[in-house]
Amino acid sequence: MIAWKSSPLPVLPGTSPDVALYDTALHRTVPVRPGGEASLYVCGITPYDATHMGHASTYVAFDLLNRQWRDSGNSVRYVQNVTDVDDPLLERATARGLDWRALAQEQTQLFRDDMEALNVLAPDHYIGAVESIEWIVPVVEDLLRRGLAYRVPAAGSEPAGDVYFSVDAASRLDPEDPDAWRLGSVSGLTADQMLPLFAERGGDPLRPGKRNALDPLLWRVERPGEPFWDGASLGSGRPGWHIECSVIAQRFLPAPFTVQAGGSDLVFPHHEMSAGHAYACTGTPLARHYAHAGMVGLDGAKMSKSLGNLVLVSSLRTSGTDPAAIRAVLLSHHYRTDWFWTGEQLTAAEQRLSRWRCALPLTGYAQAEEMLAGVRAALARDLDAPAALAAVDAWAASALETPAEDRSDDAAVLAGSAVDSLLGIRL
Ligand code: 5CA
Ligand code: ZN
Repeated sequence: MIAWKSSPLPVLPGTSPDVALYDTALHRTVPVRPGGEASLYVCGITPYDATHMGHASTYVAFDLLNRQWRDSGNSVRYVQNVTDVDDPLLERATARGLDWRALAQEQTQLFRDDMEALNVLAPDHYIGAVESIEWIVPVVEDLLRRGLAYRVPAAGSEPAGDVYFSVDAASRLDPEDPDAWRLGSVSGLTADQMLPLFAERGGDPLRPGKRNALDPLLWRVERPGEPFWDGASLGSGRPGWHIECSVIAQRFLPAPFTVQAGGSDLVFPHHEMSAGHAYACTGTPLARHYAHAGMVGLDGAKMSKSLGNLVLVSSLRTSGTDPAAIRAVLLSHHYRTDWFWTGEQLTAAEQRLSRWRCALPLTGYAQAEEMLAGVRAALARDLDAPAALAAVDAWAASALETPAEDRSDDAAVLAGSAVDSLLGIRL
């Protein structure tokens, strides 16, 4: 698939220090050392409804990581998927009387436009679930051959042949390997904690014939009225969700790649199982680090397409809101915290941006350099965007209060470039 267009990154003098990032699997903040070549996979949208502030917040969070890595001298290889066939998309298309492909295309395009407006750097590879099916089939066949997956017999209205991943067989693969995947390696959850989340987030713990209630679906054989593809020895059908991201990441990124990211709703089962699939396929961990963004809510509940309590990026854009102000709201929360969207935050962000814009022609070079160093230091500490915004606020307050005698175009360009390159906000 084509992604969207990235604006060029202004060049800055000097470099950022290496970033320290909170690693979900390790339960602590660790130095991330990409060694010059960083690689990132951020789980993409399921395109059945428009981009809401929760999605935007997650993509802007990891856009900061992308920018930080580049500023600290790394090249970055960035991959994102689009879950362009899945149950919720098919259900929504049926409810709206639309072809599921048309719905997916329409919403994916809206997402691209939103990401471009929010100045999120585009992935190098933007890959749909549908286009990855031909790569997934041989992987599932191989897992079956090696006893790491199994077919479930017919039960009730369910036909025979759905293929499930055996979490127990995969957890026993190499007891000697300290990097081996075991159920819980990524999420740190116990089976009792996993069960309700599994049921809530697309799993089917009660499906008869499964060896472990937590085994996730790898291949769903054809059902009447559902789209299907040639699955060679698997029979026609469509892939499960976790294998999609696992195979796409393995195909386009090194193994292990640097950071697997997404919202915290993906820690379990999605990232747990994607990591399990990859380890079962290759004996190598999928990623070195796992990073997760907090959930954005509205009126007391998580913002979600299924609940319908949404603030859409596209609606705000249509009503004339400056996308940079939306981005400034998102950055005013640390990426790991859960928070609620309110209109007042947007007003505050608009005022903040206008102060910054007024300060630009009044800054001296040394003040701009100090602000750049403050933003860099804040981002290197687990992408502390609120502290980075505070550094820009302090710079603006000082320039507005005492305009520099040596103010110059060079100083204004440096300050503007720092905010643009590191925070993705154009002044
Ligand atoms: N297609 C899958 C990932 S492979 C998916 O979760 N799609 S999604 O459209 O539901 O979510 C897209 C991204 O936004 C995911 O990274 C998800 O974790 C994140 N996300 C969803 N809702 C929120 C929210 N309320 N707050 C923050 N991030 C969210
Ligand atoms: Zn994913």
